[in-house]
Amino acid sequence: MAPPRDLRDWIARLEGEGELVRVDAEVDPELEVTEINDRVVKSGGPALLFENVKGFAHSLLINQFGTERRMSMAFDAPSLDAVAEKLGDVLEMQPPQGLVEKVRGLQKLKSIADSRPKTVRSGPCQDVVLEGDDASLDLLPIQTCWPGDAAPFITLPAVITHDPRSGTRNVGMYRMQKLGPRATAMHWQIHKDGRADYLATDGKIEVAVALGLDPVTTYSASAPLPKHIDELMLAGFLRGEPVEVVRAKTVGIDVPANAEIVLEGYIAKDELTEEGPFGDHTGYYTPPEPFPVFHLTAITMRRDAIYPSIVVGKPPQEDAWLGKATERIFLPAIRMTVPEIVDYDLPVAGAFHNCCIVSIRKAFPGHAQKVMHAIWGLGMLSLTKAIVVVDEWVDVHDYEEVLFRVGANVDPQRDVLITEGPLDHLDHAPTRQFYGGKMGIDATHKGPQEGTREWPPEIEMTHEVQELVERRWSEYGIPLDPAAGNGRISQSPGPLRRLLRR
Ligand SMILES: Cc1cc2nc3c(=O)[nH]c(=O)nc-3n(C[C@H](O)[C@H](O)[C@H](O)COP(=O)(O)O)c2cc1C
Ligand SMILES: [Mn+2]
Repeated sequence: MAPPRDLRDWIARLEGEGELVRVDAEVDPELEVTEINDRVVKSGGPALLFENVKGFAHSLLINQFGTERRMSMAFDAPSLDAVAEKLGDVLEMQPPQGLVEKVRGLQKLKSIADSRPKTVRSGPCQDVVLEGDDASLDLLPIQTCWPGDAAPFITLPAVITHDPRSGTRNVGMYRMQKLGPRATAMHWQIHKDGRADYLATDGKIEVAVALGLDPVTTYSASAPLPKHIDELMLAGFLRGEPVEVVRAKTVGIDVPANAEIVLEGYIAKDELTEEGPFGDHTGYYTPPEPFPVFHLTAITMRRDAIYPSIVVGKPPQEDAWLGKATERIFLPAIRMTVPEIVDYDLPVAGAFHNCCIVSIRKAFPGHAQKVMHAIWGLGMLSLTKAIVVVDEWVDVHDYEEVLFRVGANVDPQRDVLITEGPLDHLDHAPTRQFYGGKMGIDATHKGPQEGTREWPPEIEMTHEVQELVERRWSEYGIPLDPAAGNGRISQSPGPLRRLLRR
């Protein structure tokens, strides 16, 4: 098998695996869907297809990505690390030696060639074409997610623009606040590629928004690729099959032919509106701020189109797994520039930009600081507020072990680097927006070259004794209850804890 062809194939697969529940009770897209979904997400429950949304003819799909299993199923892969390996294989291609390697090399090259989107003449996304007054956002079951939200928000869009200078396509996931039947705000933040395309135009920029895609293409819209790389290429590569695109009806943009819904329109350069408040993935409401206005010129749809949604809020939420997919898939690319990185973890509770734990193969004094600066210079990771560096043998995904290393190996005066730089658009903590303090914590072992005393050896039992006790265990007659005694300190992992720790 390959990753799902389109949203309906995806829904069928989820259903076949017991990973989706159809809800035919009537539900209100204003707040009620959020509360239902919140309970389901937090207990690791299924994707939900609401088929009876109050006041709307279209079904609403939510929680399609809400567990590690579903996120991996989206790529038709056994794990997110397996997806990363596929990318790593191509990035680290060496000149092939011998026939077998040459054939394998050709297959890898083919996977790159396949990643180019393929233009087709027609697509199901244009089964229904609504223009003029017929094109109305009132048709769609757009959710009002949280009580303090300014309006309903489209939360899972793939927003397509082109760079007016180079023509390069960009696909980004930027929420859209409904302003009326034919207008929304466009919340592309200052570090984002769609925003850069918009700033480069001299009058207005055409925009197409695809809703309800195959899950790999939806994921790709959220992937932090360098500006000059088309996200549809990544989607094609990860799908092992090109994304088919068809020309939109009222704008000069190609859109994924398999989309459930496409919104076509434009954004005028100097028209801004107050966007927000919106209950954001930081766990707080982002206050109103000026953002551009998207004007709708057409809606095209499949028949009985399914509207996709997601709710962000206090972590963990469904987007945790889109973030974890990026964490895993981008590791090989990060290693291309910083090869001493062994692994990294962006804790869900840190909303991805607040904290990065990284393990390194330390080779010289100040190596941890070198890696901190490298991360602060890498794509969207540059916005990271706090970095913890540990040695290669530390499991970065085990937060208790990381805390142990920070406690045991850090002299705060010597090992905490306080600096400053760009911060996430949504970070409300810094005194001014976009810029402020950053912290790097060096929790690696230090040596005399770094001016410390001799580092003491770690405690470890000998293999011989471990094996002896393993062999003789039943002889001792000691029952072990992992939930008892000292074991209780780490407690049995509840669903929330599991989500936070992966
Ligand atoms: C559910 C979800 C919602 C998001 N909403 C926004 C948003 O409103 N504005 C924004 O700038 N980024 C948002 N992001 C992050 C961007 O999609 C991400 O940074 C992506 O890389 C942007 O594409 P670009 O690099 O081509 O600009 C969201 C991500 C997810 C998963
Ligand atoms: Mn981009």
